[in-house]
Amino acid sequence: MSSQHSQGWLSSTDRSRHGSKSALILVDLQNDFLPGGALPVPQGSEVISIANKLSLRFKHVIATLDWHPLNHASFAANYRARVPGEIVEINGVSQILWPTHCVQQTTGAQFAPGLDQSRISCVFHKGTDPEIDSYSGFYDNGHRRSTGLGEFLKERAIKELFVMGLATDYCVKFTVLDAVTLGFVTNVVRDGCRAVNLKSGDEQQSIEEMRMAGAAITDSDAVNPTGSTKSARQKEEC
Ligand code: VGL
Ligand code: ZN
Repeated sequence: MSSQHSQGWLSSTDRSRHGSKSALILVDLQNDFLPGGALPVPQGSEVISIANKLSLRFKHVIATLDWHPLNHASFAANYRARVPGEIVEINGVSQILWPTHCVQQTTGAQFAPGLDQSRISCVFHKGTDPEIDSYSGFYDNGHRRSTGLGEFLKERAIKELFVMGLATDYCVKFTVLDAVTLGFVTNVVRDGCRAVNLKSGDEQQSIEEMRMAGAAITDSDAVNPTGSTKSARQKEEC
């Protein structure tokens, strides 16, 4: 039995205990990415109601938070004579410089006020290392350190992910690409995402990249997670 477990087999009790095998991943639904924030994503607040609607359909709702120290290497303000949008290289990794945003413990880093947090069972912080950025919810941009999200999902035998949030062309895209690489059946909830669009067309290009990598592009109305029965909708703590 224990050898079966190590090969990924699950007993029926494991199955009923874990319930649904899919999870909703809410990417960076934080004040600084909404209009009025430090790094506003156009129309970013429109996705909050979609997050609230979808959260009711999943047993496993997981959120990521961009969570930077003030001395973070992605902030233009931490360089002499650099402005947001410029590209630098830090320890061999290319980095776009951003306005100071999502600083740990600040209002800008908090969840959007309209977001129903009651359904979120676990929060994964990223971008905490001052030396390297982390667009993906799974790994930093150098793929050096895991946030723990992949391990969390695999421990619960979650096989399918529905990803939405901000921003399509950065944190959603890299989260989705890592999810596919890690072997998750990965769906992008397109109407639940908005893009920064530093260059016009970035949004469409990101969608194509995710599709080419093997992610399915879907809309919130079509999201019906496997095992989303009434009992499966009980919230699970982290
Ligand atoms: C993000 C730029 C910098 C994002 C985070 O959440 O997409 N973008 N930090
Ligand atoms: Zn950031």
